[in-house]
Order: sequence, then C-alpha cells, then structure tokens
Amino acid sequence: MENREVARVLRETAQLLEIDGAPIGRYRSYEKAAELLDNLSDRVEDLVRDPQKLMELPGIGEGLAEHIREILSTGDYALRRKLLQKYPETLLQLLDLQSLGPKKVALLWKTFHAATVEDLVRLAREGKLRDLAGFGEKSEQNILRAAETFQKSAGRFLINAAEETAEALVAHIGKLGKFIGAVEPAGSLRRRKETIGDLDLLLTLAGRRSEKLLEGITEHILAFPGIGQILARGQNKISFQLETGMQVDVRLLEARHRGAALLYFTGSKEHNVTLRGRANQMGFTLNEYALATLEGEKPVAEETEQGIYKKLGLAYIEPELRENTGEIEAAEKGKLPKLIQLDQIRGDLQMHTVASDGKNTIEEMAEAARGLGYEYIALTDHSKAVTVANGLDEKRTLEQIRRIRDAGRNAQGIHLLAGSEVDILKDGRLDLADEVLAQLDLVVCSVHSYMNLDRSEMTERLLAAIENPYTQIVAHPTGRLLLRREAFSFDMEKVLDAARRHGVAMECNAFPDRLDLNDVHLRMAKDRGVKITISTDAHSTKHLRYMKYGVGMARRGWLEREDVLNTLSYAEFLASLRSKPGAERAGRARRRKSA
Ligand code: DGT
Ligand code: CA
Ligand code: CA
Ligand code: ZN
Repeated sequence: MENREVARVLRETAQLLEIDGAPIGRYRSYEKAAELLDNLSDRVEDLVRDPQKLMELPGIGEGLAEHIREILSTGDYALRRKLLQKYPETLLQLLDLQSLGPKKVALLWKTFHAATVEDLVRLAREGKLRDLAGFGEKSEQNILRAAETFQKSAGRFLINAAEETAEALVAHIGKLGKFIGAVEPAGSLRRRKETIGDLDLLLTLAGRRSEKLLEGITEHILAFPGIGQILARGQNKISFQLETGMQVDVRLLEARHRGAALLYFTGSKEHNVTLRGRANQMGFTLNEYALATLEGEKPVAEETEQGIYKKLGLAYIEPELRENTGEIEAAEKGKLPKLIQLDQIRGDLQMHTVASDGKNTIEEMAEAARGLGYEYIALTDHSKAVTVANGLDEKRTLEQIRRIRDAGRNAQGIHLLAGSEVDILKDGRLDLADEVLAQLDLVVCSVHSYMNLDRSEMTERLLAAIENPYTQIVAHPTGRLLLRREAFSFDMEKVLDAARRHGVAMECNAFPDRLDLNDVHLRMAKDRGVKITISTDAHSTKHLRYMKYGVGMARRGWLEREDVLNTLSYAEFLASLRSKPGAERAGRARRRKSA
C-alpha cells in the first residue's frame, strides 16, 4: 500500500469519528497521523518491518503503530468498517465538498438523512438548508455551487494524472516491440485540455492485422497492472476501466490509416464536424480511415494528418487549437499563430520554499531549475495573510530577500529573483508594507481569501490590486481549483483592460489543478495586448516539471512566444516588467552584482 492510501483510511476514520461525535482528542490523532504519512518520504510499508522505526515518528505511539500495521495487512481498518455500518459511505463524498466539514455533514445526516450529493442539491434548491444552525442563505448557495461542481467533474481527471497513466500504458504496450508501430495518445489529452474524461490511445500495428497477432496484443495490454474491469474487447478497440476509475480506449489500426485515425480520435468533435463538412463540399468524405473521393471512395490522403489538412486546403492545425473556435478559417488564410513551445521558456516566476509551504530550500529549487535549463527563477513565498501556509510577514520577507540574494551570489548559471506571492486582501490592498514591496525584485499578487465576494466587489478588489504601483503580476487570477472549486466571479474584461493600461502581466498558472488563466481568458488577454507569464507555482522541485501543462494551456489560448514574458532573456525580461517604485535601487544592486 502507498502512504497516501494508508493516510486515506486514517483520515476517513477521523472524519467518521467526528461525525459520530467523538471527542476531538480522539479523531485529531488519526488526522495528524494521516498528515504525517502524506508528507513522509519513506514508504510506511518499509518502516513497519522494524517496530521501533514506526514509533520514532512524531505523534505515532504504540496504539497508532498497531493501527497502521492493521491497515497495511488488511487493507482496511476495523473501526472504520464499524462506523460505516452506522453511516453510509457516501457521507465521505460530502466531506470532499468545499465548505462542508464533518460537523455540518453530521447535522445534515441527523436532520434530513442526507447522504449523497444529489440529496444536498435537492435540499438546497428547496431552500431547506438555510434554517439549520450554522448555515444561512449564503452557505446554502455555496453548498449548491460546490455540489454542482462536484457533479460536473464526476468521472473526470486532472491532466497530470491522465498523462502519467498514459505514459505508463505507452511504456507497457511498447514492450510489444517489433509487433507494433506507434502508440500515442489522442483525444482531450493530446489537445491538452485541463481535465480528461477518458484516455484514447492509438496503437498502430507494424504489419497487417491477423487474428493471432491481435489476440497476442490484446492479452498483453490487458495484463497492465491496475485494470479493474474490461468493458470491450474487439478487433478494433479494447476498453477497460482502471482501479482509479479512469477509462481507457485503445484503438488498433493499420499503419496506412494512422493520420486519419489520429485526426478523428483527437477531435474535438466540433472540429471534426466542421472539417467533415468542408471535405464534403470539396467532394470528399472524411472518416477515421481516410480522406477519400465521394465517388469510388478512393483514398486521397490517410497516412498523415498533414497530408489530410493539405488536401483540404488548410495549413496543419496543432491539436491544441482543434476546438472549432476559428482555427479552420485561420488555417485557410495562413493566419494560424506560431504557438509557444516548452523549450522557449527561460524562467519560472512563481515557486515556494520551506520559508512558507514549500518542501525545498532556495538552493534546491535553484539547482533543479538550472537542471531544466532555465536562466532565471523567482522565489515567491506567501505573505503573512496566508497563515495556513506559514506566510511571511515584513520582517521574514526581508530576511528571505537577503537569503535569496546570498544564494543568488553563489548560484552558478542562474539568476535568482527575490519575489513574493503577496496576498490581495479583501479590500484590494496588498499584504506587505510598501517599504518591503520596494525591496522585492518581483511582486506577484493573488487572492487566497474571501473568494465569495459578489462580482462587483471582486472586480473592484482586483482593480485596486492592479492599480497598486508595486503589482507586477497577478497570479492564478480566477482562483479556480479544477474538479473542486469554480472560478470566482468578476469582470474579466475590465480587469484585463486595467492590466494592459498599467503594464501588469497576468499569470497562466501551470499547476495541474489550477491552469489559471484558462485558454479562453488567455486568448482574451492576448487580443487586448496583455502580457502573460507561465509559472508552475511549484511547492517542491518535482513540481517545476509542471511547466508543460501551463504551456499546453497557453497554446490552447493561441499564445505565441512574444505574448509570454518568461520566454525573454533575463535582461529583456527585467526591462519588460512593469517598473515599480524602488526599481531604481534594485537595479543598481543587480548591476553591482554583475559588475
Ligand atoms: P474527454 O474524453 O471527455 O476528455 O474528451 P475527448 O475529446 O477525448 O472525447 P472522447 O473520448 O469522447 O472522444 C475522443 C475523440 O474521438 C473526440 O475528440 C472526437 C472523436 N469522436 C468520438 N466520438 C465521435 C463522434 O460521434 N463523432 C465525431 N465526429 N467524432 C467523435
Ligand atoms: Ca477521451
Ligand atoms: Ca474515448
Ligand atoms: Zn497562490
């Protein structure tokens, strides 16, 4: 069992105990143990072999060590099972909803026997939640929104989860070696959509299909570890569901159909429909096998996507653009954007260290970034308002600036910018004093609280932040958390116009559960001449690799190299940033350094 699976059992036990009205001391110890396991770098399964080792962990006594052993050997925990005889398992789902804790879930269960998200939606729509103690009309609305988000995201996955699974499958299928040509993802993953419904993999056979060959390939694919249920097993398609709930469609095709199949199964459906219409008007049919003449069905292009687009009088359209939002007209006129690429990124402008809620030091982040070939990074720990993330007050920020400057002097081949992710307070003021903001090389601002303000208040708040002369970048501007929390509501056009006027850049946050701004907003920003930064918001060195997801979103937003500030060289980047009060001094310091 993985640490996080053991942690999940412990956490659910804690939640069920709290619902059951157990004293706080009792359930807190399970919660703490779960947190500990989540953050542990050693595998608990290895630790458990030595009884002493487990108890050396802080907060793990004899009792908890015994519980962990039970979970590892049985896969579950007796107390959890016992509680689940008293309460339906779906209560645990309710706990995943934003704004619902165990106390409220317990009350809902006692009062209405509400146990499912559907129950909640019904009760909220009937206006029955507002009168409960501790609820109210506003929280009824919040619950309704959270429940609807939950229903909408059911069965969808974050792009990094989908991609990691796809990579594992591609590696597994690749072991078939000479029997196959290519194995490649299509569908929404290839289009780099922010969430993925199911995985579509295309397997191109090396030679002609034969019964025996297909049988062998199918056997091998279905031996992939973690398959829960086989849904279809045919000559052209194998479908299964993994234990994680993710569904996979593998299509088997001959090499000559590869281009047509890639085009068809990459989608989007809307892009395909328009393309097919165009083909028909030109006297062709287009399907997953070929572009062919209407009469005689003689293929005119089938092996490559490029060839098919060309025959249709179109420039090649990158998968990220295939959403039927003007790309076909642009391809016809030769007006497609030259999309930004991952290898054009020269720096990462938002990341956290151990100073706030990150896992690595300044030096470790710098070293990892250098390994990725970056020329510069900004270290941007949280400011003090974000107490849950151990945000830095003025004094600690000044210390952190000093530390970053020291590390920067010692770092070889990479420039370190002393930054901060400064909280935008409820009224739009920034969370650090001007004297400190003036000392920073980079001021990245963002909202982490009071996300339920009404539209006009939130707009004013963001406008105030943008008008603040110290603000240089607004990070994750809409606050959405994919599959969990909707974007907060504000007037995007007004905010983008203000950003443009004040020379403030907008972030495309590359962290896979944010991807914020999204494709639509990025395109709006580009059209208005607003500059974009793509940053990972890394909380550990391994998150620095999430840059590719941000670049994917930027490509979906039609962004080119010129639209993105962190494709610039260090000197050009500094020159393109909004110059803020205090920049003179910082500039002098930097010149001294490079002298
Ligand atoms: P997802 O899985 O919900 O994230 O989104 P997609 O785009 O991967 O959709 P999916 O898996 O249903 O289908 C993959 C591609 O196959 C889709 O983008 C276009 C193509 N496709 C599937 N069904 C149809 C269809 O009925 N008509 C057309 N034209 N294309 C289809
Ligand atoms: Ca799909
Ligand atoms: Ca599919
Ligand atoms: Zn943030």
